[in-house]
Amino acid sequence: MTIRCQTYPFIIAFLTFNFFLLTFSNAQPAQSTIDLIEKAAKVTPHPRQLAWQQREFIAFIHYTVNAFTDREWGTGKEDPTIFNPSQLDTRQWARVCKDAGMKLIILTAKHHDGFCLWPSTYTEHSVKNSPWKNGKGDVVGDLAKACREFDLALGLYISPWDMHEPTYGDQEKYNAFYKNQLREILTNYGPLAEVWFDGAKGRNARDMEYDWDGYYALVRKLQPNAVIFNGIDIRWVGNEAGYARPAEWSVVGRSKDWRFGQPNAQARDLGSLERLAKADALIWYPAETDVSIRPGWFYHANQDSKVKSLDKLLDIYYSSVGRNSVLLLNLPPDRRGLIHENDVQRLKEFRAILDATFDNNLALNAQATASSVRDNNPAHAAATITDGNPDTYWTTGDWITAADIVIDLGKWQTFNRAMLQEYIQVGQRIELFALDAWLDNTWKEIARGATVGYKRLERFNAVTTNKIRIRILHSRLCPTLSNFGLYFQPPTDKILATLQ
Ligand code: FUL
Repeated sequence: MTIRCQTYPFIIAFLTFNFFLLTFSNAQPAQSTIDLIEKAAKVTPHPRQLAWQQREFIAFIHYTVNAFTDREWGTGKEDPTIFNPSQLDTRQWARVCKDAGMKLIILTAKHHDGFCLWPSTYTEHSVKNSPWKNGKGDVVGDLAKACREFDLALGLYISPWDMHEPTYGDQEKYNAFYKNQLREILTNYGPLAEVWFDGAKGRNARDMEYDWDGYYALVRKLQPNAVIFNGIDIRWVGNEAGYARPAEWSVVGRSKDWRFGQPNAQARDLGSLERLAKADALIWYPAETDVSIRPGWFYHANQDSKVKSLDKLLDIYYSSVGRNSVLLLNLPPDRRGLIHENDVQRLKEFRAILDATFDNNLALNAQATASSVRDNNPAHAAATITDGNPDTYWTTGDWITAADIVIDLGKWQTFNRAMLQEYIQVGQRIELFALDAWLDNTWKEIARGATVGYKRLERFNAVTTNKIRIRILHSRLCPTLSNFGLYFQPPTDKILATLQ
């Protein structure tokens, strides 16, 4: 579905006012600003990027010799015989992830130490020379099978930096070696949904240029539905703490010299109009938020008591999934080859809270009225945001960049969470919004945020009311909303008591 964005001549006066707000300048907006807004508002996701975003919550599994040496980064000199998990069970991993509501598992098939969890024909440094399953095992193959059984998508990480491989540092030879390994994992394990390219490289690593374009081309050719992380489809959010930006734009600028890993992934502002004005091209490049459930990416017994608290995990969820990002949560299996009981328990609690909150949308089917509807077309009326259908959306005329929607809940309801979703299939537009509750015969603001994008979640103290108002304060062209929700998160101790 697309919006037909015609321009209306009578809107020129309106434009002047809106661009005054949008450009923070007191001069009349230049034609270039108008062009920029139109361009930025119309950048859209590729279907594979949309499918990735709709997964929302996905798992990372960090596993290699490090689990047996108690290290975060290996050395490449580990003896493969140390890899000997006693009860490795990829079905347990898949079950835990499925129960937690995750939709995809990304496994470190090869971390920086170079040890391969699959029996690569291009190196001896792999499971085939370990005692695990007498050297006949294949963790990647087992996980692919478990994912199919549990209806989960699969993603793979193979570190470009390889401390073991002797050809590392010889550009031509290593790139050929790496592409051979890539080809193996891209062809032998069925459909992949994501390929994760890690940017890390030790200070003493031999100097060489990776053939990024060649790597990406291989992924596209062999796994056309897989998104490439830290490459051309999905960007790193910029930290490993679990937090997306308060204004997280999926539309960012690309400069001519833009290369792998976009050097400014950590910049505070990637998507403002000022920033986009300096770019050579605008692209859809959304953020993935990777964080571990423990302090380390790999399992360390001395971190068994340091699994992130429930409150921390919820804060991360609201700050990643709730800020237009995808949450990639790492669960490191232990020396047995299992996700530890403490991590499993925390995930159970986490899921129970999310279900108790989000299973009941108090705004579902509520009556909604907008100050403006595109062409007065009922297909774009405000009712589309409470109909529970993600494929219908409200929108306004092209340059109606501020509008209100009043939602009549029909009865008094108590809630402390809200959810907004833009119809990103036509672009990401909202720059600023507020929510008001009807309290004591007046509108009182209860939340305010910058971007919405695929999903925005807001937390606030519980309010009891029968009416709520969404105010879109600034948008790049006409705003859209496909979905709106109000929820009540009950006290956590009540929910946890039900788990006993
Ligand atoms: C980093 C790596 O160096 C860490 O070990 C981990 O894999 C993390 C997800 O990415 O760059």
